[in-house]
Amino acid sequence: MLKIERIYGDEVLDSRGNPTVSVTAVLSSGAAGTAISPSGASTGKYEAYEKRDGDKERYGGKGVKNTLSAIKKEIEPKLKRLENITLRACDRYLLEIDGTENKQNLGANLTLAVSMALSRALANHYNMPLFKYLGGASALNLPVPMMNIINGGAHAGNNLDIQEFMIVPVGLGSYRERLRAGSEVYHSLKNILSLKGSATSVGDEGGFAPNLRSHEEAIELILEAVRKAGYSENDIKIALDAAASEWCKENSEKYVMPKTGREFTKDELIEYWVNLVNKYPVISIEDPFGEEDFESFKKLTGRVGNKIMIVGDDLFVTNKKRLQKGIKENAGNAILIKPNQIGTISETIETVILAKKNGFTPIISHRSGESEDAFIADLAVALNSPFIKAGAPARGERVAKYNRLLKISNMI
Ligand code: 2PG
Ligand code: MG
Repeated sequence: MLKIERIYGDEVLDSRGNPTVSVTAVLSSGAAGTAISPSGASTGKYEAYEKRDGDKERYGGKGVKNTLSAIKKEIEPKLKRLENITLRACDRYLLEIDGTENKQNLGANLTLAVSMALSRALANHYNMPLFKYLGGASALNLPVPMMNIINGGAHAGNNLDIQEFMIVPVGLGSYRERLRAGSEVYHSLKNILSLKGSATSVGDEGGFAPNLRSHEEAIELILEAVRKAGYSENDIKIALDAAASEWCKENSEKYVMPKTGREFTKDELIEYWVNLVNKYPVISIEDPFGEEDFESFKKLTGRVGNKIMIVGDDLFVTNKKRLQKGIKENAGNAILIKPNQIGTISETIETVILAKKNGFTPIISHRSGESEDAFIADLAVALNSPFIKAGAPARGERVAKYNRLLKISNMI
């Protein structure tokens, strides 16, 4: 009879040097798994709760030592009672132990790390790679990488308000070729920026973070880098993440870009996006509006949703209820999937199933605060997700995911 033998946690560092939760689960068979929770910067207001200690004497209040204490007090003793364990049963019990709608008691950073560690322990128990354990025999598709090569917004100290300018090598054949193109364009862009005398320092997700005249200039530099690397606009498309919840002002109907101070009415912002889509090979815009603005999402989807992905990140927060609302209102046609927005792997899988059933494209995503844990690479393959967003093809915590996908490509 398969049971949980032991669960323990550790406070480790993420890619920004902030503490985060690591959890190890050991099963009665001796199989074990360890996982690390990621952490966002431009977090949505409807995300599940990220629990930190708040003790200013340690890590400026960001420590997770107290968060971890719930493992020994509540999680381990209770989960150990389960017999013939499955991931679903463990996750369901975790929700019961927490007892709140948004993981307020345990913290989604803790429940997620437990859920991921158990996924790995179970995969090891059944002698399967993680993607196979989670996805079964139908886990056959390698996602197209969406690589963030210019960073702005809350992820960089530069003057760009759009948070992410990504390249998406949809026109190329294999995952390996797509990754190679990503790396070559990244280096081509670095050369162009150096020659211009622009900064080639990077933001939180490994993309460059230069000061530029406009968002258009950022896109044009990327297109130049694509050409100089020997690729065409058919090979490589552009995706944007505006993270426009950061552009909302309280009690105002207007959007204000925080860095440049540019103001837009909702309708003006819709026109802004439509123009960019008409002018450039943009195939996806994430969070073009704030997390409350289903109406503008709906309008933009009506205008360009037949051509490009309108992706809800802060809008849906990987939450089935919020996604249901989007489906009903035709607000968006794609959903960013971040496991720590919801707090367990089982709930993440349910949200992806709901999205697919309703024609919403799922994009499995990292957070801006990441670690060496490449769980989302396996998750993307398990769920046959057409896309993965994991940052630049540079920096250890980002390439951990891309390299794991290379390994998986040799296994399927
Ligand atoms: C996003 C993410 C990841 P953060 O907005 O999509 O790129 O950023 O983790 O800071 O929310
Ligand atoms: Mg986003």
